[in-house]
Amino acid sequence: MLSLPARCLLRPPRLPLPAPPRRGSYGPGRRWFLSTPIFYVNGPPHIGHLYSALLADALHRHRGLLGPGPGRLATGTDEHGLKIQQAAAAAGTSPAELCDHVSGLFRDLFSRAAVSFTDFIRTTEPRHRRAVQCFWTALQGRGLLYKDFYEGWYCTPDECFLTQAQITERPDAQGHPCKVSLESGHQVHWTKEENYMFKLSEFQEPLRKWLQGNRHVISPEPFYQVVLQWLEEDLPDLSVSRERSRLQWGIPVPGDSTQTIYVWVDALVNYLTVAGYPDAHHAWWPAVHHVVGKDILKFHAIYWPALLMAVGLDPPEQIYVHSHWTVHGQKMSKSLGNVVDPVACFKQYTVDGFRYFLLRQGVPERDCDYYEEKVIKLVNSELADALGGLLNRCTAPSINPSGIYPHFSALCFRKGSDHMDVEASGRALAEDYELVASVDRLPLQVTDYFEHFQIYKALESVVACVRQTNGFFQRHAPWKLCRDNPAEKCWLDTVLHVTLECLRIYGILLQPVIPATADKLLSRLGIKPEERAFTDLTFLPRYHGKPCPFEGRRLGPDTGALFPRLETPRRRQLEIKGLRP
Ligand code: ME8
Repeated sequence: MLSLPARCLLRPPRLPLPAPPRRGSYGPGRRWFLSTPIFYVNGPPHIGHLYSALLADALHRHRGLLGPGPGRLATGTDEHGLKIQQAAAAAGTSPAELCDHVSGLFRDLFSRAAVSFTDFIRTTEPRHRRAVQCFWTALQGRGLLYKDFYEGWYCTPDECFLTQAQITERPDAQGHPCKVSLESGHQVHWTKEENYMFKLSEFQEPLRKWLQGNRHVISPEPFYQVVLQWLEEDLPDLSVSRERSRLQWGIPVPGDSTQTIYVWVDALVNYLTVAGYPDAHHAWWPAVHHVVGKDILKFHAIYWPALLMAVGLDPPEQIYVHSHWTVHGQKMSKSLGNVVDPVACFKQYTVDGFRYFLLRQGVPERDCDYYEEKVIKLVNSELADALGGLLNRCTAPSINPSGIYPHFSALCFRKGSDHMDVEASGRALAEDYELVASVDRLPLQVTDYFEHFQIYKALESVVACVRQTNGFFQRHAPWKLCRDNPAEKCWLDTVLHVTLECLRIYGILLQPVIPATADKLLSRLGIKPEERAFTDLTFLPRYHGKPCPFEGRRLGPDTGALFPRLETPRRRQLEIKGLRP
């Protein structure tokens, strides 16, 4: 599973051995195709949408650092359906205008957030219409569609059909009883119309087999169990079209102008469209890894694989599922007025500050809560103080007046299997050897966490090392060492060299999460753009008796604090009142 290039494997890791390779693992030279959900355009983007995109972006960037691809990251907007038709009518605009406007907001947000997408798909594009109609024709050609009268509950905000067991009754805003979806709480309506049905029930057994044969295909694991459980229940056939008289804003069923293709079939096929379906998808399919929120797990882990099997294609290689962001402990909703605008967050915390917060605090297995103080505290303590402070301290002209990457002395920091002996002759202490061991194994650890969709744990381990490095620096107090004494200077340079080496490793590893800050850090260290891949993660080569290309090299220019401390809301309030200078 850990497919780091050989140059990275300086020493055998002291961690427990990683799990064996599995389908869907990645490494140098392997093709990968990541996707986010495509987002509805009935409202502007919020931090939940951004989170999905950042998870996919961080995975994409991480894989890019492991080896030069080929890789893709697709995102986009889901523009058809009753929900959009109704939202446009309510806004007094046309669906097309609404789509253009809101799709633009998503695209701008992701560009501003440095999401490195390689394709941005809109389901209103001709290439997609062609793919969906082709897909439909393939389903029909295999005899898996039939026409029937569908009668049941439909939830327009969720664009899905629900069984009696999936609904409940709650009072609406006026206190009148109203039927709602048990899962989302959105109102449902009874519908009765003639639709095309997809023989989903025929895929219950193939789906079970697929999941049982691919235990890691859905991660984190608890979501895999949820899907298996769903497959223990009845799997009725799925209505896959709506009467055109009710839904005009969608792709017509080929050869039947009275029907519109169900928006979820339309939306799911986007993944094939971006892969080049129906002509050129084979190069990328099924190397697809979907990142999705838990709310759309059933669509991706049951309907989508079944639809793919139905047309003779393989199910996706990997489905990464994440939970939701709440705000001050509450679900985000327009009616509560607590929807958090990501662009405002960028202004307040900077792009990298907010990227870091979401990816460091977001735990895919469980819902996570956003509030302002939490972001400020985390970002100040980990980016501004621990990482930025460390860089500032070891590059300060008072401590490193020559402004170069100093030399490492193997006499001061001796290598040995038993470092208790070493202590006697060198100047390094037991804790210093622990630091070297921790940073040595960090790249493997980080890659393993990324591969297991635990980016928050990868960041946790980087931060632990940053703290250890601060401890190292503090312990040896290089500012107290005298440059004019050759023995002291040797040790002073070594302390600086080790600290800079640690920072170089952290800078490379943090690129997928905080690209601009990592660039600033690496540039300050004088590390060239072509020296920032995972093949450059050889930590402290001089300690291992190898040449270090950075030794003696001029550091990059000082462009100011790595990460400026964020103001706390209290401080800002005092400032506004003129109580603080
Ligand atoms: O469902 N926290 O689109 P959508 C974290 N168009 N992530 C959240 C979130 C929250 N509070 N709220 C939403 C659709 N998301 C369909 C998808 S894909 C073929 C079609 C994220 O605009 C999360 O990824 O409702 C969720 O699955 C997605 O946005 C739903 O976005």
